[in-house]
Amino acid sequence: MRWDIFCRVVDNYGDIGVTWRLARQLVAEQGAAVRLWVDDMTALARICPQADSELASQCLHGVEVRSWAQPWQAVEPANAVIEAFACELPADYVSTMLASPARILWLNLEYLSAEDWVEGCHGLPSLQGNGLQKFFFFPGFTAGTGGLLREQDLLVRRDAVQQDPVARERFLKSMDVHIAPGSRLISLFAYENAALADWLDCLTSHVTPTHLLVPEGRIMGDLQRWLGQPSEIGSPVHRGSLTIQVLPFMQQEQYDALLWCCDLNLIRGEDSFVRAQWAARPLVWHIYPQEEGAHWDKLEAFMALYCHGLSAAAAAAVQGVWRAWNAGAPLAQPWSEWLRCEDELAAHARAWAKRQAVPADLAAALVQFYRNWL
Ligand code: TRH
Repeated sequence: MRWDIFCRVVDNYGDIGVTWRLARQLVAEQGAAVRLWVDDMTALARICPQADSELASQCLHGVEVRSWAQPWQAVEPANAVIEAFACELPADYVSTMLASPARILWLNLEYLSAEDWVEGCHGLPSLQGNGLQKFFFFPGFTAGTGGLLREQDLLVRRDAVQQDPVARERFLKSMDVHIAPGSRLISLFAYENAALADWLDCLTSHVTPTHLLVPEGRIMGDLQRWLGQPSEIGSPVHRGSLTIQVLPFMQQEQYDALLWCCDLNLIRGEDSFVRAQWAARPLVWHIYPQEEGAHWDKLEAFMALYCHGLSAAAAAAVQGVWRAWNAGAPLAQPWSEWLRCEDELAAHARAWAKRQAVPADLAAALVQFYRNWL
C-alpha cells in the first residue's frame, strides 16, 4: 500500500505537525510506504531536527520525505493520496492520476472540529470537474468521524512517565528543568495573547508556587513585556511565587513528553491541542483565530463536548478561562474559579483521554476507509 501525503505549510507548525505524525504512523503501524511532500522543509526541521532542509529527498523514520518543489517533476501516483487541509495537489500530479489505469483514492484531510455538521460530511465524495472523486476525511471526537491521531503505544509511553516520578524527573532534567518541591508545573504554548499579563499576575501571588515552561514562540513578546526584560532561553526568572523558564523549541517527541509531565498545559492550534488531550491533564486551548471569528463556533462546540459530565461549577470554570484566554480578556475571576475545581478538572482530563482512546485512531481509520473503498 503506497500513500502520498501533500503538505503545504500555511503558517506555524500545525500543518507539518499533523502530516509528519500521520506519515510516520502509517509506516510504523500500517506497513504503508509513504511519501510526504512538503513545500517548506524548514518547518519540518524545527519539529524534527534530523530533517535536512536542503535535501530534495530524504528518508526519515521510514518516511520518504520529498521537497514539494516548483516546477513539479512527474512521479507515479500512490494508491492513496492525501491532500492535507485542502492544500491543492499539483495539477500535473492530478493529470497523472486521471491517466493512471489504477484506482487511486483521493482524500482531503480536513481540519479538526467538534461541530455537529462534521459527522454528516465525513467520508463524503465530491465529484471533480475532471471526473475524479475526492473524499472528505474529517478527524473528530465522535464515532461518526475519522478520529484522532494516536500512536498505538502512546498511552503506554505516557503512563511510563506519569506513573514513575524518577522517569518524569529524568526527562525534566534532560530539558534542564529543576522544579522546587510542591510546585505546580505548567507549559505555555500560545499565540500573542493580551490575557497573558493578567494571568501571570495571578500566578505571582498564589500560595502554591508555579513553574511555568514556555517553549520559545509567538507568546514571547507578551512575556517579555510583562517581565520588563528579555528572556533568556533556559534561565529561570522569578516573580513572587512564579518561576518562568523559556525553553528552546523542541522536537515533537520531547514536546509530547513535556505535556505528560505538566499539571496543566496551555496549548494552541490543532496538533498540540490533541496531544494535550492525550496527556490526560487539564488544558487551556488557544484556538487558531480565523477570519470573521469563525473559530468561536469551533471553540464552543468543543467546550460543549468536553464539559459533558463536569459539575456546573467546573464546566463554568473551563468556559470562563477558555473564553477569556481566547478573547484576551481579564482572567483573574475565571482563574480563581478554575483553581477551586482543580481536582475535578484533573480527574475529568484523565477520563476524557480514556474515552477518546476507545475508537480507532485516525491512521487506522484512513486505512480502513481505503480498504472499504477498494
Ligand atoms: O503551530 P500551530 O499554531 O499550528 C497551526 C497552524 O497555524 C495551522 O495553519 C492552523 O491551521 C492550525 O494551527 C490550526 O499549532 P499546532 O497545531 O499545535 O502545531 C504545533 C506543532 O509543533 C505540534 O506538532 C507540536 C509541535 N511542537 C514541537 O514540535 N516542539 C515544540 O517545542 C512545540 C511548542 C510544539
